Amino acid sequence: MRGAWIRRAVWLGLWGCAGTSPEPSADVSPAVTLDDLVARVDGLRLDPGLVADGAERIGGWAPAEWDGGGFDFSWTAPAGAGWRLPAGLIAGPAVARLRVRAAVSGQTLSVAGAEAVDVPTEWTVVDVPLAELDEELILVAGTPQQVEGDERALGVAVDWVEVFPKGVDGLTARASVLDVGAPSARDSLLAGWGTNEQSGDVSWAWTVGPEATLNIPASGDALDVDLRVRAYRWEGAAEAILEVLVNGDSVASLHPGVAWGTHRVAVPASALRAGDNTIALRPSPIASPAEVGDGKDQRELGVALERAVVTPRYVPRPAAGRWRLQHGVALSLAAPKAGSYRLSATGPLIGRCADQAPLSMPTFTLDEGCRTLEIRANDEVELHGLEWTP
Ligand SMILES: [Ca+2]
Repeated sequence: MRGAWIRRAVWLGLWGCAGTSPEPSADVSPAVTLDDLVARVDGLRLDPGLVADGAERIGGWAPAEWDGGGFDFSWTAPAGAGWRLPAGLIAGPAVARLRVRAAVSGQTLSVAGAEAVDVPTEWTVVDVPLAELDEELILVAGTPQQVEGDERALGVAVDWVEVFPKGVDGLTARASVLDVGAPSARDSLLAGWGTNEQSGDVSWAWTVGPEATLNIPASGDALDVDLRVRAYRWEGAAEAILEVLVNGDSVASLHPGVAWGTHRVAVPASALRAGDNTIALRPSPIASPAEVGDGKDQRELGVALERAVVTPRYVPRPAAGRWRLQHGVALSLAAPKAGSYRLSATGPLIGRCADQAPLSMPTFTLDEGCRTLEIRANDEVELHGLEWTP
């Protein structure tokens, strides 16, 4: 195998906005250009500031730091730092998009062996084309740097890295930030919260009792929710666990520490709905400081939540209106209704519903029991359109 590739799934919703599919008139088989489709790529977002980001970190990463701008980042060691990429395969050229800065001017960065790019001292987003991705994505700074008052030799500071196939214009999505502890966030805290607290620039609210809930608006598409939390710990307390539920579905079990850490919760579309969604935090163990000899506070504290950052998985921008399906990429097609479909494409496709037998391609029929199918190709194939027949 020519190196390891990143698992990617392309999701196509049909006929524009989800939930507003126009009804094709009875006799017409409408041709739908893929330009018209709402599409998403569930790509790889790497974030060294998170407690864990789904890919194994390798090389020299410094401990995560908190930027005054409200996000976590980490410095690479000058000799390099990166990730071993998750199993799952795509082929073809890729793009690494990074948000980085240098300690002092004159720094450069090589990404996965590609030609080095300049890294300024202000946070900057740079795109680095990669001819081919390897099993490891390593960032190597041009020069070891130091800043005053810090004895470490530093490479570059990394906020996040995204990797996506060339031809898809990136995964960068607009995050919405709920700055818990700030008055502006109060309306989003539903039940089970203590009062707003603040120390210096950092503000938070404690969960009080067995469950605390907050509201997040969503489109119904998959999201990442990054929770910056720390656990209430007392002498003899068991390890803290934070169960996270979305609209009643358990979606994650986190292990918050006593120091602030940002934990990513991947929320599948199946747990979400368009409009208001309730996130419940169920911490354990919980205790009141008064009860465990740690002060007079009578509240049963679980975790302190500093912020919740909600990021859609992908903002759709297919390049030139053509979706390129590369070897090993799975494309999920969410059909609005049963019926016969025909995909126009430049090569053969393999399609199946869940664990059923493969469907015939490019013309296939979906019944009510199968409305989401997965499509793969053995070679690079471009998808040009989709027709539906009642
Ligand atoms: Ca806060």
